[in-house]
Amino acid sequence: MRIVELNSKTRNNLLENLLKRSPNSYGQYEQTVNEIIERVRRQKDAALFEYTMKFDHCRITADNIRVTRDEIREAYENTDPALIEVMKKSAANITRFHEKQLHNSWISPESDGTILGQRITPIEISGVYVPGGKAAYPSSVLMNVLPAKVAGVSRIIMTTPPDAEGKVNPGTLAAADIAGVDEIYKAGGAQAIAAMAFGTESIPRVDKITGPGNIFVALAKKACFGYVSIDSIAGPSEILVLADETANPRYVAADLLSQAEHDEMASAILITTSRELAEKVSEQVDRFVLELSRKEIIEKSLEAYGYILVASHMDEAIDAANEIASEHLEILTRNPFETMTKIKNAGAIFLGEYSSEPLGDYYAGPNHILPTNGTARFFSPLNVDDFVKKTSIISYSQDALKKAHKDIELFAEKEGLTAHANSIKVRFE
Ligand code: HSO
Ligand code: ZN
Repeated sequence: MRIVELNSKTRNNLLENLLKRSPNSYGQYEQTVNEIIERVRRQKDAALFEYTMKFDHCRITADNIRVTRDEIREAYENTDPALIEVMKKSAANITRFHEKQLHNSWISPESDGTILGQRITPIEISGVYVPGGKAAYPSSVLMNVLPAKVAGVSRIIMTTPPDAEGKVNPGTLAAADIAGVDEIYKAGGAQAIAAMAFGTESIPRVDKITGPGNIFVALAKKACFGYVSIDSIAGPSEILVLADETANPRYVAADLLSQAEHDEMASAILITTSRELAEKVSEQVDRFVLELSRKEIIEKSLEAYGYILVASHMDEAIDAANEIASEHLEILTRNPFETMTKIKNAGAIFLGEYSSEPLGDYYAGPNHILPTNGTARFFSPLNVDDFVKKTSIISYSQDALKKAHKDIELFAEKEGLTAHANSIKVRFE
């Protein structure tokens, strides 16, 4: 891995380079995606089936689009029972963590007869997109579905592309069943997103679409936003390790590689105050890579987006970490909890040497659908609040309104809205 000194120039180069990976930089596909969306919106199933033929080479009709109970049973048979057991444990951890995120509705009556409140209601239908092929991760199915379940969403549907034989990944189906998905449809790509956003004869219109996908899926979600709610647009995985001289170079190297293997555009960055650690990690990365199954992907991703930055001071390292706002941040310093108090931007923080990133990907309970591409500056991990909405409650008594009516009338009149003013005034004439 390349080792460079952290300074304002290397920092800016790195930030600029990372941003190339943003789905916002793929305008050239926008027109194709918009066309697909328009056609599915107008011609519904007919267009959806035609695109499934074109892109997935599979003949889907209204009669076979929905995954049957038999297919789910078959998926269980084709999945390692040990994996089923692990998925159940993981699902329990995810559920327990997300239950802590639930908020109560509240109502606050005052003595003058004012009653104000906020009611929380789950959305009615959520739709999860699960990619096909290699990136069909059962763990992501659990992460997308369980927060919706915990939020109280009553109908959770899923779409995933079929292969040419009309089959979908057994792991996806087993995970969907464990998480409690109600219906699964064989549809993928931008056409599946459009189908969920606008509804077709076969696929219900949903209130929210979550789940990662390729660039076409990401652009389609972005284009449908507003007609439907979406989770944040997922970019390639990222890990940033913040370490001092106390860190174990083997662990650091292994952890960097864990995210580099996701994608040729994944990014793995170490920022350290120790040049010695930097060199050891670099050597260890080279040694590990030789034995890893996704060697080619890792080499490409490290070449393009892998960095070891040597900082002269921990505060400088922390500053850079805040600016990068990584999806995953591991803190491997003498006192990780103290270091953490200075971190403002990160999707998920992993503290100490027994908290390597895959613990969060698979098991601990917090969500692994996290903000990428610096969006941890303003976005949060997928959570229960993504599946509920808040409604304000307002009730005034005659007395309470009487005290306020002059103010409101004045405000409305100053805005030139005399009908507003009148709707208050008539009550006191
Ligand atoms: N680390 C990925 C999630 C994942 N990892 C799924 C393994 N499976 C999110 O950046
Ligand atoms: Zn991962």
